[in-house]
Amino acid sequence: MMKKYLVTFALSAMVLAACGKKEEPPAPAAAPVAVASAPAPEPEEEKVVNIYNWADYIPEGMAAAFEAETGIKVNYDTFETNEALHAKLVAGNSGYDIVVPGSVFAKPQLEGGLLQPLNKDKIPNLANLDPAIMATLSKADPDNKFLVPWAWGFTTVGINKTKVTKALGNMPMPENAWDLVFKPEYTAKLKSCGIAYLDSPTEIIPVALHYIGKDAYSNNPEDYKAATEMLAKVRKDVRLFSATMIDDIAGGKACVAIGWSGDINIAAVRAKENGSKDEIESLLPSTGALIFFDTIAITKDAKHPNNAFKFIDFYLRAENAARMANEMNYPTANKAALDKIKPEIAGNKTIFVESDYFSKMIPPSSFTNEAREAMATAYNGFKKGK
Ligand code: N2P
Repeated sequence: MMKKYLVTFALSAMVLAACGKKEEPPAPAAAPVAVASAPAPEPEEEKVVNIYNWADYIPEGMAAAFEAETGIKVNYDTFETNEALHAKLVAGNSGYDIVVPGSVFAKPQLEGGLLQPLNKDKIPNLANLDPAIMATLSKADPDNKFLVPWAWGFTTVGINKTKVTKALGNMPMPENAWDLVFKPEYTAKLKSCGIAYLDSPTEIIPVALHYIGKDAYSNNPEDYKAATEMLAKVRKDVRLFSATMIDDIAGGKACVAIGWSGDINIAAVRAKENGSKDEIESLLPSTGALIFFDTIAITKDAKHPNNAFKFIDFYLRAENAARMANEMNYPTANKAALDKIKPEIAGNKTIFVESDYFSKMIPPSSFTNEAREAMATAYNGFKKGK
């Protein structure tokens, strides 16, 4: 039996109750039957579903298993940043049925009419989701009409401990891990083994704001100025602005990175597979890390919404959600999956965070379109070294 994790989310407390009840195996999807008295028949959909998700987020073979079971072909493309997905949605006719925005972007997207509400009757496995997490998500999506969590995690500092310790020499590790990427005393030493930042304004400015003691989700451009003033001091030490963090860390291009918790853990596994003895770690900064929720949504102009509902329902089966956590190193919001999580994943404090650290973490909020633009300008100026 796994431990209970009591986690506090701003004002709402949520419990990831891990003492699971036994899951019934899911019933196979019923074949559509033509019933004489049925209401208007559903328009036949081409047997295709087009999915656009973050890279390194789906266990190998999961899409193929859905195809084999349903005969619905999955076209699966990946993106690296919320900005990239957002641009596609705003342009329209993306061709995608399912997209997976972070909740910070999903809120303006659903308010802006870029997504369509879910037909919950077609997704019975929604019942597997943790009501406490769904309540938290309702801040972005009132009444949980549009969004289903794919996974959650946090933005933090990842290190190749072996290389970082060596590069720091007799300087001890800082108490606050954010110092490693934001404080000139540390970055001046770590630039020799490589510092990498995620390449996205809405990933870097919020953590920089948090580091200088401001609201990570401030919509005030004055605050972005203060953040970039701090960032400018370490700009020359940043080697990479990267969308391929896993390979950069595992392959030795970077020894310290601002990255996502699960990806850093994947890098640790990959480095070992490549024969490296270096220790790679996802850190828990003393002042807290930034939580994100990535959410499954259906585009407004989806051509295959019914196939999309089927895929979502398939993903929400306890065993599939558990595979995601077990193989991609991200916690799931699927309560029915928790008793299927491997002990080494459930017990990893950088995946299923313990309650005392969780209460220090920064929950996601969102930005206005104007704020996002100002943030992008500030970020691009910083990146160019202006
Ligand atoms: C995918 C990680 C996505 C996390 N590997 C950031 N939303």
